[in-house]
Amino acid sequence: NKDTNYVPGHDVMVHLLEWKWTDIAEECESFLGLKGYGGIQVSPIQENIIIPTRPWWERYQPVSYRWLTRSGNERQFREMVEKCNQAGVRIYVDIIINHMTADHSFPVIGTGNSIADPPSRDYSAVPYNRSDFHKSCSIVDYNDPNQVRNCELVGLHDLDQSNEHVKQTIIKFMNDVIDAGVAGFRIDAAKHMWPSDLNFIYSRLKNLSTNHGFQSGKRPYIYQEVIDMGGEGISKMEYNDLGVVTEFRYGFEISRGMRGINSLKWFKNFGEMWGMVPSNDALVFIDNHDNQRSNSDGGSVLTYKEPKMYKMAIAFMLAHPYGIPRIISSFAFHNKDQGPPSDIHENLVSPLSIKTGSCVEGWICEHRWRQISNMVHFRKVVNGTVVSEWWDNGNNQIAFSRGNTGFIAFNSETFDLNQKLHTKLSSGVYCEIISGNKINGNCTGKTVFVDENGYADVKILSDAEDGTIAIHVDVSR
Ligand code: LM2
Ligand code: CA
Repeated sequence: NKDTNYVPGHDVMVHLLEWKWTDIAEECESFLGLKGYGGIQVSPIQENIIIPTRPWWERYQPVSYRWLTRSGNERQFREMVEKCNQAGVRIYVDIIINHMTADHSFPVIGTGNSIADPPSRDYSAVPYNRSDFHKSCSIVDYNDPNQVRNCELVGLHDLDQSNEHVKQTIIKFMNDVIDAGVAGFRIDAAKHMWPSDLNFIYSRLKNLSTNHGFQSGKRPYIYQEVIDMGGEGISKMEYNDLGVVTEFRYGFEISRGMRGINSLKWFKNFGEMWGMVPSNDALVFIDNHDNQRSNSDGGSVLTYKEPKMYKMAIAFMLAHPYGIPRIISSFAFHNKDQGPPSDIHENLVSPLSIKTGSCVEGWICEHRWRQISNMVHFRKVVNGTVVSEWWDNGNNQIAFSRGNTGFIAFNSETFDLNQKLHTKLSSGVYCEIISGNKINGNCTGKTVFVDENGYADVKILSDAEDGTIAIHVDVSR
């Protein structure tokens, strides 16, 4: 199934990395629903190992399938799903079914107090025992599909999804989550599982819950984490028949473009032509929780740490029709293992200050940045239209329309953009949405004039705070 199950008039997924269920429920009601967001990827809900230093990645080492993590308990999870659905925002759960924990030098205790003995593969809170796992071997050769799927990823004990008990246990876990009212799943480490086993599991999943407002016969939206940049023994094309796949090339290409490594003019035919999967099969993003932490070289992806280029990259993603977009809402970090903001008792702290209504304590909240949330609105307004009126200066200034509903321009040159450019919008004065809002008929930011022939006065200074301007029919003054 490749239908996101978004509520009509809602679009764009946000990954609220390590947020608590109670905070997410509140965010659905006070912000995400009103801004027209489509869905939320929540951090894993299943009980995970407690690593003494509390890195973010402890949540990718499950101890059981009890719904009990630092994000909250089962009751809080159910209430969150209920409230978010009411607000028109769907929930997608990140599930870890490829593996359990690795071995550790300390006793393994879960966030729900379950005890496990990894060396003997004893996860009694599931329960799993040695017969449910592949024999121990490590993944070193990514050209060998057998090794990638049957050996251990960074020492994580590898479940055998062809085993009947394993299959049935995973199916039961997923179906219980579906009954709680979620709309789908992110399948962690999908590349490390056999497509045929995944196909079996997906085929046994229930329809979405009609008790939670889904029409009857709706299937869970499944997007699979398959990192395929080309040149490995396993291809994303082995998975996109079963569900959607994460298109990792997307964010790298756009980041390269905004960094000036590749000229923006080439993005005229961005999409499948660039070796990416068909649009509907592609879950796209600029950065995710993994690659925002791996700052290797100039080829790495943009993140909140480089805000001007990052906001341009996100604006391009949300303005362009290719793929199903996801943005990440991060917490600040200085080293890549650092966990989310927490207090002295190791409890997660809330992102939003009651006093100021904005994000505090190291939570970045990209999804609340005006330049990003206003582009969510843009995407909703231009939904169903195609790219037209493409313009470029032969290098790093580009612009395009979406039908007769929206127009956007980018300048990543070291000189100003100052042009009359053709749009398909009707003549008038528009409030520019990157620099401000339309409030009571007035623009709080820039204004853009469109003349009777559809030409807009487009001006983006090279040293402006933002390198993008965007207008759409909802903000004509
Ligand atoms: C994923 N997608 O397919 C997640 O997006 C990614 O974040 C997960 O790795 C990975 N698969 C497994 O679920 C993260 C993190 C790793 C971390 C693992 C397990 O990126 O660094 O590995 O979670 O917690 C850590 C240590 C590693 C160690 C391992 C086992 O970094 O050095 O290996 O735990 O103790 C000996
Ligand atoms: Ca595996």
